[in-house]
Amino acid sequence: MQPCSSVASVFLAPQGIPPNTTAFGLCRRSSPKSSKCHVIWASPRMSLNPTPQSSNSNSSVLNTLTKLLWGQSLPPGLLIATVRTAWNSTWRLMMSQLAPSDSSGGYSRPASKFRLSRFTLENPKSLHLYVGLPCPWAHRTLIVRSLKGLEEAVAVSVASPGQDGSWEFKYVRGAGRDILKPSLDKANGCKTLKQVYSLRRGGYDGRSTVPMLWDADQKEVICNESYDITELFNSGLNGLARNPGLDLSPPELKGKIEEWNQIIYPNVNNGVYRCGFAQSQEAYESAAGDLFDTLDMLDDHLGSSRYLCGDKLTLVDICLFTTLIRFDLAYNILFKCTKKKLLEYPNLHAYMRDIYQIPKVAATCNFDEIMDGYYKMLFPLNPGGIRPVVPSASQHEQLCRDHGRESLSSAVHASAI
Ligand SMILES: N[C@@H](CCC(=O)N[C@@H](CS)C(=O)NCC(=O)O)C(=O)O
Repeated sequence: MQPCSSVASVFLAPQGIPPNTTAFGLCRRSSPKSSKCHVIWASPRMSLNPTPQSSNSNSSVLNTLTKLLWGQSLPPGLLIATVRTAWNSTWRLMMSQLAPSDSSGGYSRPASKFRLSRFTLENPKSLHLYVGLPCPWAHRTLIVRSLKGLEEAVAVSVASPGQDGSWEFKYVRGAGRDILKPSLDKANGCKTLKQVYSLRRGGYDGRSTVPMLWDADQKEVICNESYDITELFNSGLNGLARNPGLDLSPPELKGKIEEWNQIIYPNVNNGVYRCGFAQSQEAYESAAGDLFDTLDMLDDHLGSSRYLCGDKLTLVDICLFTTLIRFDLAYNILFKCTKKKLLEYPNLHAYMRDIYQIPKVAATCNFDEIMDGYYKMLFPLNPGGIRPVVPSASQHEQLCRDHGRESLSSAVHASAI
């Protein structure tokens, strides 16, 4: 076989190939019996000598390997069938360990291991909060901490997603608007959250999740259940809070808050995860049905009520907000919550903007961290790690535009918080 003498032989583009497309016929020495030319069609914007990128290096290793073994590229059919089988089994293995499911393939979230009820808080001044900015559950605790004015009383360490999907601490230089950013571990100087959990007496080898509330005196995990932490911040630390008068769970609304939580937690907060981590078509469709039926109902309700329980912002609004703010950025795309974008729900979108604009809330929303967290950390759902382009309506400038919801509040409670 004669290899082509020139690297690029220019051909006329056949039908179906866009005009101005150049064909580079690259004949390579392939199997002894084959003298086929591989034709690459390139648009004028495609560089002949693209800068080598690390993400391409894996595929060039694979290409070299298959050529060494077979003398040529694998036939596409065989390549696809092989990779499909291997990838599918790997995906199932990863999902079964990372996102446990029931017998019908529906995601079942593991229960939090450390609940507040089992713990006696001896020195509230020794509390330290561990969070990660992509996480909606951790985000709840950050918002309540800010609204209650607990920033000085409860210091925070902000973990970031590591390559292996677990939380680690690294310093990220501040840039742009004044928002929370990843940090080092300020309480224990650990490199990973797993190391912090293992400092507790008796050690720990379970899931190292955020949020996690740590007692620095006793070197103990106090709680890793977000709702418990928000309740503690709301009413258990008023002696240390700069805004002790704010009650996000007042006695007269507790019943309503609980009712809303019973709807919002399974269908929306955890509902988006049930869509994204479903391992069967039926489980996915059931989760997506529950999610969008609930969003339709909420959009209706919020057309005549400023917040879920009326004129006052409560804990359940904060729980709903942290899912909504991630909806068009992550869940709509990555978790296949695709029936509608949040943008298509006028009342829910305005409600989200209303909460976003409450002083100190925007500073807890780091969109870059959210995007990186979901698209890079949840490897089984997005192996390429590519971050999609998202609508401007889910970005800071647009979230600051008028929400017009003050008129839904009755005069007595004109101020929500
Ligand atoms: N029930 C927990 C859920 C917390 C949770 O799932 N956190 C995730 C991040 S969004 C996590 O830290 N995952 C790490 C892991 O599972 O190893 C809560 O509400 O606090």
